Order: sequence, then C-alpha cells, then structure tokens
Amino acid sequence: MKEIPIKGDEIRNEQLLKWIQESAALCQPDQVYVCGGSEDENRRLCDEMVKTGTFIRLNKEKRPNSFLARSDPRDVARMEGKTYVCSINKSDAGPTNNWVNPAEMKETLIQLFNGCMRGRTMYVIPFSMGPLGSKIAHVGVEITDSPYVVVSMRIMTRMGRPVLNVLGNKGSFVKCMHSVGVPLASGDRDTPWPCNPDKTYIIHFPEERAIYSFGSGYGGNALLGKKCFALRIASVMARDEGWLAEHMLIMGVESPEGEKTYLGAAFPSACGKTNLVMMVPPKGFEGWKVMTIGDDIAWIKADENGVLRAINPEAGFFGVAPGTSMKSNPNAMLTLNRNCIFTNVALTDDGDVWWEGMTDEPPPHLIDWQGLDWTPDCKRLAAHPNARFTAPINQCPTYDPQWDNPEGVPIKAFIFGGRMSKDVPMVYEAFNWSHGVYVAATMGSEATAAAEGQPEMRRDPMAMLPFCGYNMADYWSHWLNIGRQLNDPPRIFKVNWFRRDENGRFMWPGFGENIRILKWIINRARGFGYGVESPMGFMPRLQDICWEGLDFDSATFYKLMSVDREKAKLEATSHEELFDKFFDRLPKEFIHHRELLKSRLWRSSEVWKLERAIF
Ligand code: SAT
Ligand code: MN
Repeated sequence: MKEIPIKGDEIRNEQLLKWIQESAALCQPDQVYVCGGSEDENRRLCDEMVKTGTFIRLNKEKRPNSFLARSDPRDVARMEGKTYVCSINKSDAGPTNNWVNPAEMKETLIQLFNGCMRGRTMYVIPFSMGPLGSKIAHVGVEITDSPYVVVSMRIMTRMGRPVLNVLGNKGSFVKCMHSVGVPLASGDRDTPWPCNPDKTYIIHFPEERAIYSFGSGYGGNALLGKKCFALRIASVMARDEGWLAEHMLIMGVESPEGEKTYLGAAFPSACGKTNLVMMVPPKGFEGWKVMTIGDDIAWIKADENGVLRAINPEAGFFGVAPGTSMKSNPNAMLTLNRNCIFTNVALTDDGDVWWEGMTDEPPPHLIDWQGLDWTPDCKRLAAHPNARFTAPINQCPTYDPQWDNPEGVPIKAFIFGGRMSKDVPMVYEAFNWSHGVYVAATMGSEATAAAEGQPEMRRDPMAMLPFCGYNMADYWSHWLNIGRQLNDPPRIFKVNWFRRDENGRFMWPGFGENIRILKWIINRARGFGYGVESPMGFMPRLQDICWEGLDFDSATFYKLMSVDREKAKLEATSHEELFDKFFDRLPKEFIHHRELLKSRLWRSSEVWKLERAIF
C-alpha cells in the first residue's frame, strides 16, 4: 500500500497517531495535514478555496477577511432523519433517537469511508471544547476532507497546536470523523460544495465517544464539535460523570448597581437565542448591561461549594442570518463586520452580503444563495431561510471576558422556551426544581428552518430532542438527580416570546424588551420580586414587571399571560402521550407532577379568579 505523507504539526499522542494512520489507510487521501491553527495556515486554506470556487472573497473594505460559501441546494440544514445514536443497547438510545446495532453500523461505515477521500487532503483538526485546560472542557479531534470545515472549526472552537499541547502524549480525545463523501479520480474536477445527500449518515457511538459523519458539509452535520460532540456525545459523558451538557445560551445581566447574574436559557434551534444573548436593553433600562458567554451550548458542573458553573464549549457563533439587522440585533451585525464566513446568503453587486430582513428595502439586484440573478420582484428568497454566519465570539460588542474563565460562571436561573403561537403564557416560574424539570421536559415548539422535515409542532424536551445522546427519560432522571445534590438549585422558568393574536401578529415586541421579563426572573431567582401562584407556577402580575420606558397595554399583557383552562387541561392530559413512549424509564415524579397540575387546573375557576389576577 502506498505511504500517505503526514504534513503540518507533529503528533506526539500515541493514540491520536494510531487513529490518524488507521483513518488514512481507510479513507486513502492523497495526503494528511495536521492543522496548527495559525493565521498563515488559515489564509492559505481560504485562498485555495477562493481558487476552487468554494469561497467567494467579500469586499475587502466592507468585510475584511470574510467569505461567502454557497452550499449544494440539497445540503442546507441538519438532517435529523439521517442522524443515529448507536449505543450498544437500543433502549439506551431511547424512543427519540434513530438506532442501528453498532456492529452493523460499523460495517456500513467501513464501506462508506473506504477510499472516500481519494484525490483529497485529509485534515486533522485538534480542538478544545471550552477554555484550554478547564476542568469542565474536553478535547476532540476532527478528521475531515473539507477545508471549509477546517476554517469553520477555527472560528467555532479553540483549535490547533495549543490543543495538541494540552492533549500531551497520553491524553484522550473524542474521535470525530467526517467526509463529504465524494472521492475524486485523477483528472476529476471538484465541485464548489461536494456532498453526497443520498448516502448521508451522522452517526454517534456514545460508549466509544466517537462520531462518524458522511455526505454533508453543512453546519451541525459537519462541524462535529457542535451538536455531535458538545451535545450528543457530551450529554452521555455528562450523565456518566455527573454534569450537564445543554442546548443553552449563557448570558450575564448586570444591573445599574453592578450586580451581575448569569442565566442559562434553552430554546430550540432558530428561536432567537443569538438575539437574546446580545440584546440591547431598551429605553427605561439605562445602565443595564447584557454580556455574552455563548449563544447555543452550555456545559455545566457543580463546583466544590455546590454552585452550578457553566462554560461555553464553543468559540464562535453559527447563527441564522435572515432576520438579523441593525434594528433586530445590532450587536450581531457589528460582530459580523470582519473575519466571518457566510453560507447561503445573497451577494450584493459591491461584493457584500445581504439577506431577508437585513434592510427594509432590498437592494435592486443581487446574486442569490444559489448563484442566480435576483431582483426584488423575482418572488424567490435571496438567502436560504437557514443561511448562516460563522463569527468569532470575541468580536461581539457584548462579549464577556469571563467566556475564557476555566472555572465557568455561576448560574442563578434556567430558562426554557419554545416557539408557541398560542396557549402558552409568556412567563412563569416552576414551583421547585423537580416541577421545573417537568415543565422543561414537556415543552413544545413549532417548526423552524434549522432542521429538515419537522412536523408543525412537536414536543422538544429541554430543546434537546434532536441532541440528547441517550434515552430521554434517563436524561430527565439525571436532571432530577443533579438538583437533589445542590443546596440551592437555580430557579427554573418557562418563557414564550412568540404568542400571536387573532390576526396572527406577535403580541410581545420581544428583542430588547425581553429584559423586562429577565429582570423579574432575576429578582425571583435572587429570592425577592413578587409573583402570584397560578395553576402553572408563579406568575408576575402587571405591576410586578418593570414597564419604565414602554407604553404597554395592560389588556395585551393579560392576554399574553392568560391560559385557557380547558386547553390547559387538554395539554396536561396529552403529556401522557409523551410519557407513554418512555413508560419503562419515566421518572415517577413526572406522574405526580402531572396529577398535581391536573388537580390545580380542575379546581373551580372562580377560586382562581378571586385569588389570582390571571386565570
Ligand atoms: O445544527 S446546526 O448547528 O447546523 C444548526 C442548529 O440546529 O442550530
Ligand atoms: Mn442550536
């Protein structure tokens, strides 16, 4: 067999060297390149991609060091139907994950990967999820044949030589193997976005802490540090080791008195986590500061004092571009002014980017995400609805230097939110930890563009449905257990910014105004701040929210907060449908919480009306 040269940084870790050699023998690339992560290396890869047509260099004055990539139109989002969790026992993957016997899946894998990198370079990307050397962080190594993945991982993670140093000779790492699945015969011309949609597989072996992804080059399918490692594999590591890996943003909110509170908030993909985490406090909230630790994933561990501390394992944003504007999210726009990768957005005539919602008036002419001429009257979207930006976190004006603190930040409250146009109130607080876990486990959300082929509304427990690497019922038990071990567990809140009126209009302005709700949450979490008991949990009355600077109609507030008792009964009853799927492992507490909720709802509404403002 021909010897495949290994170029780039030197590998001293025995296990890693062995894995590289085995992978090269299987995938048969022309060469292997170990990424050191330097500026020079990045420049060279970007220049090469400009030559091959994968990248279009954007206007150097307007967006220095930034590029546009257009994916194959068949490869534009996460593919949940092609994602597998291959635990040894099927029941450990649970009813919400696709499962195939790992031995069988490995046979498929070997066939898929055999020779799959012919004619290409195999890149080795050492990366750390979390601050280098942090006790909460972990190292991964991604092998890929996509230079787009390399430069994206350089933004999204701490990547390169320093990670090899942390790994040392004997350290262990999560194996992340990726191929676009399009080998090249000599003389073949490559396409700008090679991919293999018919043979796409995103496979996790939780016990081995290994990931194999084939056929897609897009986002969470290919940047394996993100959903595959930091959520699916890490959730299993967290179960085994007693911590939490969550689909949560981490933000700090500082009051004018200088009191800083950190919150973790879970929302399904494309529900505005990036907007929330870098919001601009509105009129009436002068002196308040919002600081950004992360917009997507949190790793959370109790310290020796029993305080939950969180790190953001990532180093970049992979955010939804459409809808982002100087009005909706100026801090995101300012983050994007240099050193960014844009995927599937439109190109302006002066070499800049554009997407729906960026400006009130679209430019008169664009090249759309598929490379076609576009004018405002052509009735097509200029950017794909799941078009994304990849940007370094430390360019964000609200960047919190605590992001790189290896100890993490102390979490005071957890917030869970879905996208629900009706029936779910804007905010309430769970009665206690286990009730909060129940509320989070039963949350629902309406479909977004981030994943292909979702039903209109689905239950998305903790926003983890597509990301939990093990049986969801065990995951709930794990959450319950974590709470039991804490002296003063964070308070748990449920929010819904997306409620609409009879005419389909959003009832709540959202964005910066959300800080009014956060302020109530923070006050409650700190043990003061008024709330009344309702059948759902504690709720603020109109006078419990700070309305300074906003003229908000009280009737709309009560509408936002109201719950139709009959619908709430139906909803509580329908939790059974979810629970039935997990009958053998469902935490018993959940049955009790459901019965308690029902009995609260079944009480005469007159009583509630007298005692409480809302129901
Ligand atoms: O999984 S991705 O990172 O591609 C997008 C998402 O679901 O948030
Ligand atoms: Mn996400």
